[in-house]
Amino acid sequence: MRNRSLLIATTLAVTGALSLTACGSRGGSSGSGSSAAANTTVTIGVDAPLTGSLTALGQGIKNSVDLAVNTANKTKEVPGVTFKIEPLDDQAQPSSGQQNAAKLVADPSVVGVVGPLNSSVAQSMQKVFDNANLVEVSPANTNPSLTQGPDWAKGTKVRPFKSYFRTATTDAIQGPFAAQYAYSTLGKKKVFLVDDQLTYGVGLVGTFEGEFKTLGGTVAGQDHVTDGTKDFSALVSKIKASGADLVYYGGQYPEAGPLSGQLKSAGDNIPLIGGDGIYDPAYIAAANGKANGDFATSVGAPVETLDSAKTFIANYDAAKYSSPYAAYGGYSYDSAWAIIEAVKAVAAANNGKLPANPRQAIEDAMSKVSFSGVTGTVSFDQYGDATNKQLTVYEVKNGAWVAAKTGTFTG
Ligand code: ABU
Repeated sequence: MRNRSLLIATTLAVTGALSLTACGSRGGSSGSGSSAAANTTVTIGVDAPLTGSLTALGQGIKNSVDLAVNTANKTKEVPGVTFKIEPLDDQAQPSSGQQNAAKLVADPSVVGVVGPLNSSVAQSMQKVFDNANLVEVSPANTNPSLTQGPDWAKGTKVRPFKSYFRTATTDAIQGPFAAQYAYSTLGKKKVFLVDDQLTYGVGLVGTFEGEFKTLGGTVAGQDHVTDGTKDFSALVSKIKASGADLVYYGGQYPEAGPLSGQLKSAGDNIPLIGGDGIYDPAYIAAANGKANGDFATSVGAPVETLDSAKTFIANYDAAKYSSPYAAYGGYSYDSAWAIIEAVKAVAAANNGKLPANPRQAIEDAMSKVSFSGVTGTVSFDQYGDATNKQLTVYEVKNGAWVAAKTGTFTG
């Protein structure tokens, strides 16, 4: 019943958006009619967990999109077009994400959306956006099925939604990249696998396991945790008894941090490795002083090492946002900029003026977008996936994440 209500709400929202556009009442116009110089204000939506346990990542996404929009306005990136953002909080919940998607679709000034953080949330939003031809660019979703369909691992790749794009690479390579590092660089041979039963965590553990076994590693045990769990004593006992020399964790830092801390406090001093979902200082804090020697992979190269990111970092610092840009800041800026580039292309192809309802044209333009962004060259392949496939392994040393290796999975 809940899903049916949402579907009806979405249908009404789409109809409403098209009607408003047809009436020419797109918000924010301050110009004097049809000349190319007339100013139109358009909105880039942001969906992320702005409250709750993943706030550190969500706020970094929101702030980085804000910075991109402010920069585009300052430099008059698209003449005659002013950008603003509409940030919405999904609290990492698929139902909230779906409601946010319906809200953004219903606002005819929204020309694109950056987000969400969580792959499980994206699954609930994709169809809502796709029905309205409204582009969504995630800086953080890494589950492969979002772009390549449910049978991607069997070699049957089918793009489910042509409105969905992402600047982060996928777990099809993130898991194997971690497995190669664990097996070949760290010399780990017996892994205990743990996931949080969510789309991202389950998928990531699966891709790690496949490559780890191919290399010759074995699985000493496997278990699952529930989002929000604080006491891992039963799981810690299982891991200790398994004789594993490594824990691979698929999920996010609010659970991974305490698991690592409790494991080491129980005397099992083996490293925990996770994906981008644990790459945040909040992981180290949650491990209660026990995270040294743990590892995380994350998407891209460390932005602090990139010449292409110097201006972003300087401007982010100068803007004095109340939270850091975090793991996805560079990709969030680039996601927003991809939408801005698509808007620019659509306006340029229409005598310098955005058409009345530009969403379909923006969706079409997205697949041709290519520019030098914060994280390197930003463009998308035939699935809407980032062409940048870089990944980095980070290790916790002296209570801080330190880059250990940047590269990609080559098979
Ligand atoms: N990529 C890690 C966190 C977000 C997700 O669920 O994909």
